[in-house]
Amino acid sequence: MTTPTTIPVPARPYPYPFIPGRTALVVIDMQRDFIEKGGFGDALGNDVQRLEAIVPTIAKLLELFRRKRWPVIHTREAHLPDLSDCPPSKIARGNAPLKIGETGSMGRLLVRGEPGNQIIEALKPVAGEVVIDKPGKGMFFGTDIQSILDNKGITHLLFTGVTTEVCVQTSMREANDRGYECLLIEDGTESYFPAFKQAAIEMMVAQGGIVGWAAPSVALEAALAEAPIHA
Ligand code: TIU
Repeated sequence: MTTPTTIPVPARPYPYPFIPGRTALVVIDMQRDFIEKGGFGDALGNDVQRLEAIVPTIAKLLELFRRKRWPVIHTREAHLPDLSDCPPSKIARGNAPLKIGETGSMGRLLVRGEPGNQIIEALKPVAGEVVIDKPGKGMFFGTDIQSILDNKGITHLLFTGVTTEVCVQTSMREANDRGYECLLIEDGTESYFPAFKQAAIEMMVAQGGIVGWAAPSVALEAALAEAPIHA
């Protein structure tokens, strides 16, 4: 067996070992439900517009991975229309004017197939990319992602998407516990709460990278641009 090429990406707390072809770009929940007015994030009382800032960064990374034909995984937080995969506690939580399954200006909140549940136009998946509907905050709970990653030989995951301290952090922690080497792209993730974004990043890279690594997208691009990549 040949040793795979490993490209060191400057990152915190130390360089991240990027392996071409074994590394997937993960885009967590870049859905209208979280990013546009009238969706689930808006119903929870959040300023949804602040999430738009990361769209160009994710678009740029998607373009890079598509050009290289490296794997891309999109997730959506989405429930079945009968809500049979949604715990009553999740529906009941909070005092939002609209709850999961109720109808807003983009259809039923967090329900599969509804207009608001789709990934935003600018980051729309293309043929061949994996799209996972997940009932929880993490991408492994209640999904087939583990076998999909195993079948594709993916061992390394680059995380982007929203929100940093909710679905991104939960997914990265789930992946870390399952043995994946995880890098969070700092300008490719956003929160409704800037302080929570920063705190989430710090707690993941602390203690020698207890959950994984973090780096800005330029560090990844520069490292890949200099490296001889044949994948
Ligand atoms: N995708 C995701 O992060 N789901 C959330 O509910 N996030 C919030 O920050 N509310």
